[in-house]
Order: sequence, then structure tokens, then C-alpha cells
Amino acid sequence: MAHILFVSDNMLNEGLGIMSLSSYLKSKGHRVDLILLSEFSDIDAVLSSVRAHAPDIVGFSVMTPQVNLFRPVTRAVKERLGLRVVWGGAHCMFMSEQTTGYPGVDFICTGEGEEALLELMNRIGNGAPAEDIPGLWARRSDGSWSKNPLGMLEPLDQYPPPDRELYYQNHPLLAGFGVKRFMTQRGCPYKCSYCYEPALADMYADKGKLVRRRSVDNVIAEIKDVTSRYPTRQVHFSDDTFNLNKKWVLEFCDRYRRDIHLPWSCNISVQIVDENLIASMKAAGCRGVVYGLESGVEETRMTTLNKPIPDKTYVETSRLLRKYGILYMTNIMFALPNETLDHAVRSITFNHEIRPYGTKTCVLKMYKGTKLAEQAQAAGLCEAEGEFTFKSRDIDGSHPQQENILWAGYLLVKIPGLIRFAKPILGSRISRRFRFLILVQHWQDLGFFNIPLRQALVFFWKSRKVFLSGVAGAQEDTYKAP
Ligand code: B12
Ligand code: SF4
Repeated sequence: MAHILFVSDNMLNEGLGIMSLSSYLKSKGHRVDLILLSEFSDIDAVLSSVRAHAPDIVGFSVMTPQVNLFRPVTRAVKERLGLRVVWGGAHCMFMSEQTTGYPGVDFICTGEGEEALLELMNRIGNGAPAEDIPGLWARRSDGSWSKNPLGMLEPLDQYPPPDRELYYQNHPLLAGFGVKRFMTQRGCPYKCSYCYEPALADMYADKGKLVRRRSVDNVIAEIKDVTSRYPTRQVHFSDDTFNLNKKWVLEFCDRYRRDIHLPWSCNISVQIVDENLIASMKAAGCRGVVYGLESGVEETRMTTLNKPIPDKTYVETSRLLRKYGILYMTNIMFALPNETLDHAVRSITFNHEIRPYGTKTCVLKMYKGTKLAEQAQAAGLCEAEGEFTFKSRDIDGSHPQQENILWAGYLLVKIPGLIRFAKPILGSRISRRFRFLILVQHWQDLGFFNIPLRQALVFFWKSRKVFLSGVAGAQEDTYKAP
């Protein structure tokens, strides 16, 4: 038996990855604990807690925007407590080489983590060396790295459901929060240039089936269990594309309608939708769907974003969703390579045409290792390089205005009458200090996710520091000219 302590940032990032690893490790006899940095006032307090848990190893689950938060903690855990540290998660999958340079990291999980971490824990428990575990890179005593190839992908039903208790036992606010997230599949077959999923497909090319789904029985059993133990008002599926396999979704809807009597929501891809599917989703209680528009300019989607979905498909799917009374939210990105202010305004205008219930706007983060970053670099469309991302070239000097989308976006997408004033609104010199106004975007979530105002306010108040540091730019990359 070995003991791992996961250190995560805050309860807003409630990680299904950590929970999945936890339940698997516990089912094999290991011990798992979790602490959240947001609970401590400074690094000394964090280290005291780590010491008190006395783990054999400390684990971090990392998305790229969390690196700058976790790096100093990792270093302190290593230098001041002398403990081993393992990093995993999306950042380690896509920026493994970069991660080898972080002081204090002993192991890097470069893919799915269940088998790799279990083997590491077994070896730690047995006092055996751990330099040759598939899917795990290990730092040798001379500082060099043993870069082991990825292991095979496994079917998902063989893993126990995520260990929610790991978070909920110490965070009753989270346990009582009305929306519970689930994942029914892993992998995505599409090739959007700004996303990491295509890179994952390349990494796992000869390692088994990447796009895998749990069986309907398995998912329904988990939802029944979770919703019977924790207050739930809405079930949300965080799958990248919930509607990938129509046969599965139809079977699922039938079971959900009979067994679970709660509204639900999910992310969909609009080009694989038909009326029969939407009718079945509605009959099963689907309250809302989210889909990526990303750009309201068809040509930009087709070329820059490699998302070959024509305008008419968005119009038609949206019409069907309205017909069946399913709410739909869109996502749009701004400041894309080659994008002018005119494009940005056209994006907002098209978004109005499809009449979404709500829209989330963001400024593109062009991550290294994505196809978009490669293309933009080759075409000379990157004006600066950061540690993790590239900044796209501002071809018409409009990026400061486009970044104003972060505060003005909600108003522009919400009030069609404002569109003719879009350029002056976006062009106004609003201080970056007002970027916290992006928080008003979350107002839409209340209706969409069926969250009572009182619960939302309590949740927001308790997490206000996290919300505000996120939008104030604390997690931004630092750019230097190439
Ligand atoms: C749900 C989700 C969220 C949720 C919850 C995040 C969370 N902590 O889980 C929320 C809404 C908070 C979120 C936010 C963001 N997200 Co997000 N999110 C996802 C999503 C859709 C699913 C994650 C998930 O639960 N997967 C299922 C679990 C089982 O898989 P997993 O987390 O990868 O974990 C496995 C392995 O990575 C590994 N592993 C994970 N942790 C560890 C730790 C150790 C020690 C080990 C050994 C192994 C290991 O083992 C796990 C089991 O196999 C993914 C896309 C995807 N399909 O995965 C994007 C994704 C992770 N998100 C992404 C991004 C970019 C973001 C945001 C930056 C978006 C934004 N612009 O704001 C923010 C970041 C917020 C922040 N403050 O840091 C990117 C990450 C890219 C990157 N380079 O890091 C992804 C990959 C989407 C994408 N395709 O680009 N996200
Ligand atoms: S559909 Fe979503 S998850 Fe799939 S490649 Fe495109 S952006 Fe990524």
C-alpha cells in the first residue's frame, strides 16, 4: 500500500481526473487524500498540511493555466519536505518536454493516468525502482529523464466511477451544489486546429481506440448513485461532444427518461444533429446544450479553425433546438490570427442570427503544440511568444478593442440593438481593471444550469478570490517578441 496526496487549486476546478484516479487507486488498496491551495493563507501553511498528511508522494493534476500556481508549490514540497512529486493532466500530455524543466517534478504522466499511477504506487509500496513504467516519464538520479512510451488505452467500463467523496467530504458547499458533472466518454474524432484533441489522436495512434464510451448501464448507475447521495438539480455532461454516437445517445435517452427524473445539459457538435435526436433528448429531460461557434465568420471556421461547419448548419440546428424548447449557449473566441475588428463584429452579428440563450466570449489562447499555432507561426501571424502560447499578430491594430470583448461581449451578444455601436463600444478605452466585468457572463449560467440565485451568491462569495484572480490576468502568459 502507498499513500498519495493530491494538491489542487480550488473547488471550482473540481477535477474528474483526480476523482477517477482516486477511486481506481483506492479499489486497489492504496490511500488517497486531497488538499486545495485556496484553503491556505500561505505556502508555509500548505507545507504544514502536506507534512501532516505524511504521504509517500504528492500529485498535481495540471491544466496549462495552473502551471504558474503549482510550480512554486512543487519546488517547496521537494526542497523543504523532500517528498516525491508526480504531475499529470492535460498540460503534461501536451507539453511533456517543457514539464521536464520544472524543478521538483520527479514523474510526469504523459497520457491517461489510471494504469501508470497504479503501477507507480505499487512500486512505491514495494520499494521497487520506477524508471520504466509505460506512460510515465521518470527523472533519474543524475537529472536525466527516462521517457517511457505511452501504455495502451483501456475500455472505460473497467474503471470504478469517480470518487466524489474525495472533494465532497471536506467541501459541503460543493457537495450541495445543484449541478453535478459527469463524463461518459474520452477522446474526440474532430480536428479543430485550436484544440488539443487532434494531438492526442496522434500521440495514441497505435495504442488502441481513443474515442471510447462507457456503457449506458454504467453511466446510469453512476448518475443514480450520485444523485441519491448528493442534492442535484441538474446533471451536466462535460464530454467534449455528447452527441457523437447517435445510437448510444438514443439508448441513453430512453434509459435516462425512465430512471432519472432530472433536467440535464451537455456539449454538442451541431453538424451531427437531426430532429429525431433532438426530440429524444427533449423527451429525456434535456434542458440545454452548449456548442462551439468559435467564429461567426464561416470562412474563418473553414480555414483558420479547421471546423468545417457551414453557417446554414448552425442556423438549422438552432432552429430545431428552439422548436423543441431546448436552451442553447454558444462559445465564441476573439483575436484569432488574421481576424480584424470587422470579423469580430460579424461574429457577434451571426451569433445574434442564431438566437442563443446565452454566449460565452473569450480571447483565443493559442497553445503551443496545436495545429493553429503551427499554421500561424508558418504564416507569420504570431507577434509574440510566451512560455505556453503564441499571441496572434494584430493585423489591423484592433486587438485592444477585441480584448474589450471580455467586458463588453456580454452586452453586445445580449442586446442586438447595440451591434451598430459595436465598434465605438469596443474601441472605448476601458481600463483592464474592469475586466472583472466578464463575470456578468456567469449570470447566464443561473438559468441554463437551473441554479437558485441564493446558492449562486453563496458559491460566488466563498470563491470570490478565485474568480477574481482568474479574470484579473493572474494566469496569463508573459510574452516576448520573437
Ligand atoms: C471539464 C473540463 C473543465 C472543467 C473542470 C476542470 C478539471 N479540473 O477537471 C472547468 C470548467 C473548470 C475547466 C476549465 C478550464 N479548462 Co478545461 N476541460 C475540461 C474537459 C472538457 C474535461 C476534463 C475531464 O474531466 N476529463 C476527464 C478526466 C478523466 O481526464 P483528465 O482530467 O485528462 O485526467 C486524466 C489524465 O489527464 C491523467 N491525469 C490527470 N491528472 C493527473 C494527475 C496525476 C498525478 C496523474 C499521474 C495523472 C493525471 O489521468 C486522468 C485519468 O486518465 C477537458 C477536455 C477533455 N476532454 O479532457 C478540458 C480541458 C482540460 N480544459 C482546457 C482548458 C484550456 C481550460 C481552461 C483554460 C479554459 C478557459 N479558457 O478558461 C479552463 C482553466 C481553468 C483554470 N483556472 O485553470 C484544456 C486544457 C489544455 C491544457 N493545455 O491544459 C482541455 C484539455 C480542453 C482542450 N481540448 O483544449 N475545464
Ligand atoms: S470538437 Fe471540441 S473537443 Fe473535438 S476537436 Fe473540436 S474543439 Fe476539440
